[in-house]
Amino acid sequence: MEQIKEILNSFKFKGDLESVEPFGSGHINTTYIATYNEDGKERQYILQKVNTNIFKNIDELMDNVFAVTSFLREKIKENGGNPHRETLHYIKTDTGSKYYRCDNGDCYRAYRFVDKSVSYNSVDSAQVFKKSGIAFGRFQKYLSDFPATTLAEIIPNFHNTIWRYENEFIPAVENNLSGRADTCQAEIQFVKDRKEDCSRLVNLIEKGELPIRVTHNDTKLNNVIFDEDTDDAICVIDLDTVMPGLALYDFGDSIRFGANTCAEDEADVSKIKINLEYFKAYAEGFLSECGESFNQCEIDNLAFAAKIMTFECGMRFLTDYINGDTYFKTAYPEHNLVRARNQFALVKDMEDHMTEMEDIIKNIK
Ligand code: ADP
Ligand code: GN1
Ligand code: MG
Repeated sequence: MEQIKEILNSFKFKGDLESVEPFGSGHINTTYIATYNEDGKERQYILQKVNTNIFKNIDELMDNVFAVTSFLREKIKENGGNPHRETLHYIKTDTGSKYYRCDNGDCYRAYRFVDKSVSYNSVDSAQVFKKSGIAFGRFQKYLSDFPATTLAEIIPNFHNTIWRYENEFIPAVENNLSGRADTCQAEIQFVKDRKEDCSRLVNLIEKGELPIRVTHNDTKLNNVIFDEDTDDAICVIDLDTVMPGLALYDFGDSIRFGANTCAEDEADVSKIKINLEYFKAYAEGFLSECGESFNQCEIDNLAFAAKIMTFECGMRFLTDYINGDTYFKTAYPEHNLVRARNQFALVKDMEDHMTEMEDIIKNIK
């Protein structure tokens, strides 16, 4: 923590530092919350060590994040919202840089903590989940005229499921770096059995049937923050993967995380089901904000997108397990395998309920 305190001194925060603690539950970056006292008034900031093994070009990453947040700030003002609460405010270092680089190469960035805000790792009512759908739908609507060509593609092929299958999953199984492939043969087969699904959205892009939009690409529930008092979803966070993508990715990834009856790493797969009430609530919220601009192909693939995003995430967890846990943060050795099994149980349940999911979507529009 001494080193963290030194790093904090490089940002232009107001007041005296009172405390700094680890914060949040993201799988990628390392997050801290710092509390300052400015003339008796408490001010809080988030400090994040960026995972530069994953985000290799931090300059491009931070340029994206600053560009997106400045753009959103104007949109929020135009629409009568509160720009201080509804988008992130990154803070430059005392030398005017968008992040701080330590002598050992570690990179840190900071933003204002939104007062009286909370994030959730699971959904406990359809209403709250619907509100997160409104926030992500609005996020996409506001970015619909963002100049997409100015955005760096931070992680190419991020949601190109067939690319991940062929270039990450299959090589991981063949190389078996951790020697763990024997322990997950059933899961490997589960993925191989669904290879055809991996190309569906990519093919529709190539045919010109699905439009590329500026999307968030990592729309899990804990990437939106809620007002502590009203439980309204106020601000979309974790903007590292904002890139050109499909609206379907954002929809599908939210369902994957929030409409699972269990946490993403629940080990008892018999408990894992798709919660259709939550699925409907999220779809209503999301589409109420951005659905008007969707074409029929997007609407027709929403239910499938929920399944394929869940499948892709499970495949990524399994790939990481076989590679020896080099990507996602894990709390114990089997964590990635447990997550993969969990996601595959959800995929299976979605397959069993696909007609109902499709009917729910049809009845919304
Ligand atoms: P990661 O890439 O590791 O997921 P995030 O930017 O999502 O990084 O931050 C990690 C976690 O910290 C979030 O999932 C959320 O729980 C919490 N968090 C970050 N910023 C805020 C904030 N302003 N208010 C409340 N929680 C936050
Ligand atoms: C990671 O960063 P975080 O924890 O919000 C991952 C997502 C996965 C998710 C699974 C940059 O999200 O793609 O869907 O874990 N982010 C990145 O929980 O790979
Ligand atoms: Mg996150």
